[in-house]
Amino acid sequence: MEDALRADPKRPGVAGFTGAPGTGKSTLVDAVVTLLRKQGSSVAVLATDPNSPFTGGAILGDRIRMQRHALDGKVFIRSMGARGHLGGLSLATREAIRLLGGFGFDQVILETVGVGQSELEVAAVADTTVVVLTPNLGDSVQMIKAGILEIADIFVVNKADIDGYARVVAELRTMMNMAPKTAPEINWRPPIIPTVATRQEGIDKLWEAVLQHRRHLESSGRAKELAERRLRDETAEVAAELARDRTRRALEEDPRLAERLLSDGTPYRTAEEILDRKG
Ligand SMILES: Nc1nc2c(ncn2[C@@H]2O[C@H](COP(=O)(O)OP(=O)(O)O)[C@@H](O)[C@H]2O)c(=O)[nH]1
Ligand SMILES: [Mg+2]
Repeated sequence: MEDALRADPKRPGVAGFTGAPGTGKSTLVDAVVTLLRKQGSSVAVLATDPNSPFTGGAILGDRIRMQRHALDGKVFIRSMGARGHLGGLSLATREAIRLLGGFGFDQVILETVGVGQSELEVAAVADTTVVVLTPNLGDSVQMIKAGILEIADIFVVNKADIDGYARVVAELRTMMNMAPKTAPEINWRPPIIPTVATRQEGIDKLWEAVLQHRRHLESSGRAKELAERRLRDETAEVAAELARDRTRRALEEDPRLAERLLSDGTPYRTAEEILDRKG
């Protein structure tokens, strides 16, 4: 594989939406797309599901969204899975973001579909991570357990039209106060934004918070730091993939090496030997 596109200085803004299934992420993202289109921005949505195959097509309710925006050339919506894609979801997502930047998209929105690893992968790739909760106590407790508090740049309490909104906000504040202080250089306290995604309410405030966070990243120097870290991470991931490929191939093509490995049981030594060979 080659670098088809160099790291683009005009990388699109990347916001990741994560949260338990049913909290309204897809509805929210759709509302944000509507807002951005009104403002004249182009936007790409990547719904990422680590448990589904890498299809590049649409899955589940995303078909509905795709239909709604089907005739709009400035909206791109795809679902991506990780199964069958070497390097997993984050590598595929990073590459997709670079391509979308190359095609001139202003904004990229990532939405997690599955639960588990995907939250952390989205947080590693996005500039701003939006964690979506609802006034349903079960959701919030589950999210906090998953350590999501640490990755949130913005909290959205969606479904503010149903009972329990005030309680979940109070609970969130308590947890934020109890949590270990963030590193002083980060100096950002995640705002809590109420929304009713189904009625397009609170969406402008939510997007304003995303932009505010982005400005904060720029002015504090964190944006540059994150960009560097992303390139390092991605390079390490690509290197791991290349090494894995090379190792598998070497073991297939060199039966003596494979035999020795089986009799000695020395994976470290064998791997080092393979990687030390002149490529
Ligand atoms: N009452 C209410 N329902 C909502 C709101 N936002 C989304 N929903 C509903 O919640 C359900 C799950 O929404 P969806 O966007 O698919 O959630 P996701 O699994 O997080 O992507 C759908 O039936 C939505 O219509 C909201 O603000 N208020
Ligand atoms: Mg969804």
